Amino acid sequence: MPANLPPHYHVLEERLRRARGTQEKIAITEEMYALLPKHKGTDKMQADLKSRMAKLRKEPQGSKGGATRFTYHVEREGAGQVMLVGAPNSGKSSLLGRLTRANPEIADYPFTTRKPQPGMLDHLGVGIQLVDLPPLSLEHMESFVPQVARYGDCMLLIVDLSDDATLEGLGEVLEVLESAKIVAEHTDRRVAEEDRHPSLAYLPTLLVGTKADLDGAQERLEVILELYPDRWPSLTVSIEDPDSLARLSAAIYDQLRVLRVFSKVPGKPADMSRPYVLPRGATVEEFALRVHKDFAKGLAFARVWGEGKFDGQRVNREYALQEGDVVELHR
Ligand SMILES: Nc1nc2c(ncn2[C@@H]2O[C@H](COP(=O)(O)OP(=O)(O)OP(=O)(O)O)[C@@H](O)[C@H]2O)c(=O)[nH]1
Ligand SMILES: [Mg+2]
Repeated sequence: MPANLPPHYHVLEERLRRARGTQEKIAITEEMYALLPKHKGTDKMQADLKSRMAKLRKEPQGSKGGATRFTYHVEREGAGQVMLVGAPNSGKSSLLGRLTRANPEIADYPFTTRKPQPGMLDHLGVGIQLVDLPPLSLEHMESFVPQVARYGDCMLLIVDLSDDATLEGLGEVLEVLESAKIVAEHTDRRVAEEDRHPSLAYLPTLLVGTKADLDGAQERLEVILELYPDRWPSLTVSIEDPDSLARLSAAIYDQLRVLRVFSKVPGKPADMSRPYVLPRGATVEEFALRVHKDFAKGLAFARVWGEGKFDGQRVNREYALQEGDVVELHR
């Protein structure tokens, strides 16, 4: 019997592969178990997940499960972990400082940032973790930096558009990524699951040209795009231009391939203050599972408000939700 796994199950599998904190692993495994359809065809998978959970719960509290190999580990928080990767002085910390409440050290000389620093970006009520990293370069780079980067969900490849050495810097960054077995893939053209090499980390990447307010920025971007045609989606930003930062924030959200869904209790207005964040393509059933593990079992139907449907349209559990939908679950 085919297992018929919901799409989010595979997202969780991927996260579990990358997770290193024991608590994080337990949480992901529990979620996988809740999502797993319970029938004969998944008996073995159910047993396997249960024994994995039991094993994890026996691990000593605070164990990082192998993290000792790395100097730093940034526990994932929010809807996704986005790594800020780039050459020295390219403007990574400045972006973290503008997009989140973090207060990183920023200076007009290279190698200012010495260790990873996370911050939370709020995009339409969705918390997205940005991680500012020390620079990547062929010289003077601590080996832990790419090791931290490879565990992210996505990557921003930061290039300084005010600097004539930016092409050289980008070349070095790509070399470091390659030797760290990190594939900076196009956000819209991800390598299919079955074609991935197990030892490589595939990070959807967005090219971010910084310091767009300075002379020659556009020309330098054109040179980069000519050299790497359509390799990644790109955009330019300046910390002086709030509109460009808002565009970046939206592009980061888009990169995560998630959607926001709001919950509504029958007879009450929807709770628009707290979106549920689900993978794109998620169904009403997956939403119900997220609201409460038991809710999905007794689900009879749902009513949905949103674009392209009648207000309160009645839908079944297989209905694929869309960004911004309001959902009322009925048992
Ligand atoms: N004009 C202008 N300057 C910027 C912009 N973004 C960053 N800078 C300047 O660029 C310099 C380097 O910025 P950082 O944010 O420290 O760069 P970084 O990539 O974190 O540097 P490292 O930690 O050394 O790798 C600082 O002097 C910033 O003020 C921008 O959009 N416009
Ligand atoms: Mg920095």
